Amino acid sequence: QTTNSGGNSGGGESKTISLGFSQVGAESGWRTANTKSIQDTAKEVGFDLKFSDAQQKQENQIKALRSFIQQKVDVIAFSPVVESGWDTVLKEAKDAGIPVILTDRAVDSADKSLYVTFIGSDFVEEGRKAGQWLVDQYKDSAEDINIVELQGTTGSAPANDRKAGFEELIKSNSKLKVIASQTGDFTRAKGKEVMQAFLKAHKDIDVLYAHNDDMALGAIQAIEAAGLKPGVDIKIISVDAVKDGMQAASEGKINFIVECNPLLGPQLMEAVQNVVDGKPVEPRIVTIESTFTSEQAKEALPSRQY
Ligand code: GYE
Repeated sequence: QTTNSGGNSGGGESKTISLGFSQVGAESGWRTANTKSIQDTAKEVGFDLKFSDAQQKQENQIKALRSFIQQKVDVIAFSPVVESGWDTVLKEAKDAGIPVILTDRAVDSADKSLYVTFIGSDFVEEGRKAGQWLVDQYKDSAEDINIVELQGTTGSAPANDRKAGFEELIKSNSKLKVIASQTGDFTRAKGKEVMQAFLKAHKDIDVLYAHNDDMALGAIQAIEAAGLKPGVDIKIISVDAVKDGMQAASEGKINFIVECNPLLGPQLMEAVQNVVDGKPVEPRIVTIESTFTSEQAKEALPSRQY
């Protein structure tokens, strides 16, 4: 027998599954952990992983997807840098009969038949958790609370959704005011640079909301350089809960972190196997996450894997 569906039907050699994966880039600690999870799990289950780094550029991702189509991989998976502009290339994959799985970030395509499933976090919910903490902290405040926001990569699902979820919650209290909001592209360097500009333009910043830990960590450097105490003079909320973020939280420099789980490898490989085996796959697979105050971060830090 030469044909084999990849399932372990006892005896027959199963064909190695080839998976083309296009990663966003290497912009953050979250991304590093995500890449490692995907590479390690693919190795464990014996998939032939073709990994491509897009360096945060959509054009590079489109090129990578087209090259996977040409190579006739069994399944394509990718974490889309931005939400829009995918219909054409997704249609090409569909016409070639190659199933596509979205991981981590969503696309805004109206045609849901262009991909099998989306595996990842609920970013709107993460923004709401950040907003809820702030609402609770300042529920009795008589004064205005000036918030600055460091957004993630412009047009990306986590930046759009973390902003929207946060705004939804804080609008219940008119004292909570976002006085400046700009992208820091999810990197430490940009987070620092933009925070420096915020500090120069505004003397009265009470809170920083950063869409990820790396930008918060960059901003902490800028705040300290300005002679202020992060976590005290300026309260800081961020998202991800990677080790460096948890470290800063345990030192009281970040007051609240919303967890976003990067270890998507196992769920992705399981979905790939099911797709190849022709088994049903849920159209939306949500990862489970929590939140950490400084105290909770201190407790969780020693056992943190990434
Ligand atoms: O929060 C950030 C990374 O898409 C969830 O991308 C991911 C985000 C993550 O650069 O650190």
